[in-house]
Amino acid sequence: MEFPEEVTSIAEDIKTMKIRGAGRIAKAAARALMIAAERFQGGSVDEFVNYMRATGELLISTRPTAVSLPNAVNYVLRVLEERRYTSVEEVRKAVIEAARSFIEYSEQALKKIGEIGARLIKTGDRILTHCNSKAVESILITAWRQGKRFEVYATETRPRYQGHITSMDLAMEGIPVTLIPDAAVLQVMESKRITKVIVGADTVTANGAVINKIGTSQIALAARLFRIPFIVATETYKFSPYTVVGQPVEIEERPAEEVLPAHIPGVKVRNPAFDATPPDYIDMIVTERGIIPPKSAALMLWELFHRKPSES
Ligand code: RUB
Repeated sequence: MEFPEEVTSIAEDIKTMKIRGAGRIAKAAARALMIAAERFQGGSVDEFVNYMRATGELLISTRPTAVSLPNAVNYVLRVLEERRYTSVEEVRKAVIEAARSFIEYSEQALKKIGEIGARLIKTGDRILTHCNSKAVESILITAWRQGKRFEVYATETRPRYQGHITSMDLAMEGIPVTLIPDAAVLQVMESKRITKVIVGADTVTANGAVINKIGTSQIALAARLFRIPFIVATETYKFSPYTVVGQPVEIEERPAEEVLPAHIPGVKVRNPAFDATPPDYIDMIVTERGIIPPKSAALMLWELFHRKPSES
């Protein structure tokens, strides 16, 4: 099937990580579906439905770990099942409206997470974060704008150095930020007396485990060692309905060249991009619907995804 160039280029940008971070990936997918719907030229409602489903599959196939991607696609394309459409115009409008509403929800959710999470931040805090999360940034920037004064330690996040983005974003707000090698986490936690760890999420499972950038689980272990609160910030569309029925989360394996640019004969490379932090190491999850303990993830999923038989 042929897709509009803007759509294939968004898919390519997600795959190559020009567009990255679970929230932005989800928003970009919704935008791509909106563009696909707008550009569709063809006859029947059935053709439109098949084409939109194929576009959804193309987008979902770009990266495997962040559930925000299939959740966004399913949210938008759910309208295809909702009622019988009599014209392409009618169903096109429904898809565009759903995509718009997802993007709007996502932006509001980030704002809300900022407001809710900022209540946890105190003047004098020394906060450690990993990778680059817009949800975490929203909390830190909101708290800073409220006049709270704290400092942040950002890990480099090898091999793709997303910590550079975090450091730049925070520095631009005037927040004191120190970039540290990933391997320095334990040393910095102890010597700088870190008071909180805050990270984002790609997926939250039904049992409350958090899948996030590789290295997150080591940081959680270190935080436990020093009794430092470990906080996750995430929109609720990163909760995975698939895990309710025990489907495992696929951990993306990225190219060896990201770790070792020039091959060394006899040396194998592994480059898993994410890991799972068990719920026992997580103190709380800040969402746009409020703060929950990780053990309430299943309850949150039930609230988000259950539909009464009369509604389905
Ligand atoms: C990004 C990453 C981020 C989460 C949350 O990984 O692990 O912590 O996606 O980010 P990658 P956000 O760079 O490989 O996409 O809060 O912005 O959704």
